[in-house]
Amino acid sequence: MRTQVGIIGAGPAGLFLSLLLARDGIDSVVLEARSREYVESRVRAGVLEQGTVDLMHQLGVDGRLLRESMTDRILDIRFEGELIHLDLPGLTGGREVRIYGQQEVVKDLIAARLEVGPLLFEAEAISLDGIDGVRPSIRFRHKGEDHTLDCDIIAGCDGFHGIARAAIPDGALTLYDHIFPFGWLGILSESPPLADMTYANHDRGFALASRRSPRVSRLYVQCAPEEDVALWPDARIWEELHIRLNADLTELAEGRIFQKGVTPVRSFVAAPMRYGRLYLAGDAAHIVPPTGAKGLNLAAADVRVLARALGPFLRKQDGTLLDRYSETCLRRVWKTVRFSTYMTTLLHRFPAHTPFERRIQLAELAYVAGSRAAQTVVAENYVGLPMEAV
Ligand code: FAS
Ligand code: PHB
Repeated sequence: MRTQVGIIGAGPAGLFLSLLLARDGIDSVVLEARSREYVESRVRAGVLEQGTVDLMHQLGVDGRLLRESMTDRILDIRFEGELIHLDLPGLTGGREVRIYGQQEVVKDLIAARLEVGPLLFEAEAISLDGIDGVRPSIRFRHKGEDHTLDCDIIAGCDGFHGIARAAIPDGALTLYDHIFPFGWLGILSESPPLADMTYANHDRGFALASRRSPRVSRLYVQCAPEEDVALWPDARIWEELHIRLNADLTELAEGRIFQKGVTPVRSFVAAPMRYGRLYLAGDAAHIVPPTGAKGLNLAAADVRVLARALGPFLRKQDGTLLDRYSETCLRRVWKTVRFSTYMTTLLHRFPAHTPFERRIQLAELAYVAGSRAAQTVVAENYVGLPMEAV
């Protein structure tokens, strides 16, 4: 098999990239290790920045999004009986975010991709060859047989645990890794959500009330980093949510919990986001704490830059933009890591915090509560910083 761009992974990064390339007349093949059913049912992110919504509109895949998503104009933070109430449009000149589950984004992108180019499911990339040359290739296993995909470029969109970053020789990357001393236990429940996106900093730990529809809530509580979900029966989850969010049953309705999962909280960046003809995008290159609701949006921002750079290179051998791909993406990546780390540090209980550090954390919350300038900083990062000039 041969193509111009071999894309490993059919998550948001690989799928957005494949559609951007197809629109630009560039051939690509997407290889996805899992089944279509699996990737379309994987529950993850939920908040789309305007830039990501715009990208879906440019690609003509925003029909269902516009019909089914909800806009978020308010961001609330509760702490010690106090409330920080952020009017996102009022603080950012009219900008807001949309709530639309990542699995819905993935469904829309897969449907669009299958109309314009090859997307192979249960096709696991096994190894990469020739990434430091001009004829790289991907060996992959599909339907029990091994195949080779010859490419001009390989896009490693295979997530944090993928093989692309691992294929880069030791010493060629600088790895920045920061693991937080807690995780998030996330649930989906058949219960009407809180009116607004609500974060909470409580003595017992962080909590977050988000949503997926007027009848489905997406809720999170801080837990131990490698928490055993079995230690969290439904009753315990609801009890902690009521306490940490300071929300009784009239505000936080309970319902059937139909999905539970624990996500570690970490920041990770690999730089540069390329090696030879291999380009990393999305979680393959970086992980941000979910507190800033940025992971999916950052993946979309990466491949928007990569797609714009690949056109001139593959058509005219002009590598000017491609040579700047990593530095262009990393500018946004580090600003996003900064914001996500700030929100994580502001809102979670740290086991090792001294009483002094706890007071400083509460003072930061009180300062944000009383400062329009501080609220503007949080709001403009939350709705999404302007896209980097490519
Ligand atoms: P993905 O991990 O989504 O996609 C990579 C794809 O590559 C996968 O489909 C995988 O099967 C495939 N793959 C891997 N190895 C392969 C191989 N060898 N061959 C072929 N295919 C291969 N972000 C938020 O903003 N908010 C959240 O609340 C949030 N919650 C999360 C919860 C969990 C459990 C996880 C893991 C992440 C969460 N994230 C959240 C971050 C998440 O949304 C990512 O940022 C987003 O999925 C990034 O998209 P991709 O880079 O495409 O990576
Ligand atoms: C979600 O709706 O899944 C969500 C919302 C806000 C976050 C993280 C996740 O910070």
